[in-house]
Amino acid sequence: MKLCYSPTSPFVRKVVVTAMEAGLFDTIETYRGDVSDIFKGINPANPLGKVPSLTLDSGDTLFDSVVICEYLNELSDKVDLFPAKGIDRARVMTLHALADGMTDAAYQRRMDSAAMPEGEGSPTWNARLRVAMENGLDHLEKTVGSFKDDLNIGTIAVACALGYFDFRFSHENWREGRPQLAAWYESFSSRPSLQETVPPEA
Ligand SMILES: N[C@@H](CCC(=O)N[C@@H](CS)C(=O)NCC(=O)O)C(=O)O
Repeated sequence: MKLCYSPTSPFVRKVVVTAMEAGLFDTIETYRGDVSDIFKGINPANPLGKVPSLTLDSGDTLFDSVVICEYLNELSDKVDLFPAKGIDRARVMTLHALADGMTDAAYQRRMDSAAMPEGEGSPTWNARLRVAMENGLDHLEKTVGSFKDDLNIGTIAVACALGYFDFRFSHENWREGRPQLAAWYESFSSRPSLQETVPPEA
């Protein structure tokens, strides 16, 4: 299996954490996306131009990140990160959707402010995306008690979102006023899979 990655992508991090928790990381070859042309995107194996993608020995290429994570989970005899059905699955997938949405808002803000040519960013849309991040954080602060002891794709995605906030938006100090979430993150992020995947410039 071949994973196209970027070392700073929070979506790639979620896949790598999943692969490590699943005991499968050693079976995956990695190669970096190509950042030379913004119009092509960074991953020719994915028509959307995004990382991550996972190319299987069969020739199939899987994306996006949650599809790859679910596939790895199915291959694993070590963990079960995706409840099979019913309200248990719906709860975990909703937590995942929240965390991925917050991560995407942060990533879009980062691109808007750091990767666009001077003067092309949109302060109004950037502020809208910040509201999504802040509301997501407030929701997690209120609900962290319901997932604090769980290891699943939802909690992995939340940890990767918070790690990305620390990496790119540490000046916005997401921990302020959110002691429960901060305490959960402190404990959850001590897992070796998260320790070994901290973004390089953090
Ligand atoms: N929903 C996608 C999001 C992936 C994504 O946004 N990847 C970013 C890096 S964090 C990317 O490849 N951006 C390059 C581009 O869009 O050109 C997933 O979960 O895989």
